[in-house]
Amino acid sequence: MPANLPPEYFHAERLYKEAKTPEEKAGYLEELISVIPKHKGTDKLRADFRAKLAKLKTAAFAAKKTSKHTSQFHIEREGSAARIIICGAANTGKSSLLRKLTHAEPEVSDAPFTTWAPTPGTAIFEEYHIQMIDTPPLDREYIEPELIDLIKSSDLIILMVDLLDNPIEQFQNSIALLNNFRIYSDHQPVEGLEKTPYRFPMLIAVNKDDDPRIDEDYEVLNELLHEDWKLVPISVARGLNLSRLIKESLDMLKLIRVYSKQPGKPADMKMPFILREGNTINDFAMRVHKDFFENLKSARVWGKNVFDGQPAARGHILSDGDIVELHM
Ligand SMILES: Nc1nc2c(ncn2[C@@H]2O[C@H](COP(=O)(O)OP(=O)(O)OP(=O)(O)O)[C@@H](O)[C@H]2O)c(=O)[nH]1
Ligand SMILES: [Mg+2]
Repeated sequence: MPANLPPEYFHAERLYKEAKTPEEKAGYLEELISVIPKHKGTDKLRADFRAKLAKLKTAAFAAKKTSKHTSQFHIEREGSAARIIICGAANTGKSSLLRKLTHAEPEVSDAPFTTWAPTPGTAIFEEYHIQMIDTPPLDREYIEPELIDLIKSSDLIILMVDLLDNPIEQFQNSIALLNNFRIYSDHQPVEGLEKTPYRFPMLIAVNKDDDPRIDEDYEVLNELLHEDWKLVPISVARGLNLSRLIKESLDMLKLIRVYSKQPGKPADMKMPFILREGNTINDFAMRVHKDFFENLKSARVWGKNVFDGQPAARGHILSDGDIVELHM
């Protein structure tokens, strides 16, 4: 127990211990955390309490909900073209990035271990609606299986590294942790695994590259890693290089635009459906409506790799700019 805890701490601690329901307990625990002075000596205590708080909130949340999906880690895709998971060690700026790129407002603080549940947001880049999810820190001691499942559900991983806090070590620890759960980047060599790894496009966002003085540190990191990894230096605080991060993410996601056409009518060229390279008529039908997916009889495609109105089977792979007519 760190020294120098204020009297309010002990008062809040008593109320917390006496509270009965998870909701009450969570309320008092939040108060308790807020009166702990913030310094290195209390980092561990605050992190432990925040872990407890997350569990209590999950319990309180589950008690309220009647649906079968009670976990905060269960997040719907909400019709977005792709899902990007922002992950990384504590305090690297994950929540700050989500706040900057979407309307979501996860808590940001200078103390590590602020986030204990994921928060989704939608980032709109040109015609692409991308779901971005802020996550709790990647940390050996606190990692939850549900976080790993969430990361596995992504189309792209943005791994954040804090340039001001041993970036190389931090990068290595985060990668080792992900690898432990068989999560690998697309290009990473894999050795000695008995089961198939889960592969993802992965971008390393090196945050807090605020000014040219620190930029030299980035160059060192880049020199070491650039042959095997895709790095983007950013400063969320100063809004630097965020459009490059987005551009590189979109390139890696390999998105394509596919337009729908009703029989006998011109195609709707204003509202493309956003799919990914390699997606098929089946994926398109599913995106339009599951009735089409279930009852599809035939389809026709117009585009650069087909002749006009070419009949296409469910497994036909679509290209960027294709126009598709579905028949039930
Ligand atoms: N100097 C600097 N500080 C930043 C930058 N981005 C975020 N921060 C600060 O870094 C601290 C941590 O930011 P968060 O967004 O809470 O970090 P996090 O990764 O979500 O942290 P956890 O939820 O604890 O894992 C806050 O004090 C932010 O203001 C940046 O580009 N430069
Ligand atoms: Mg956070």
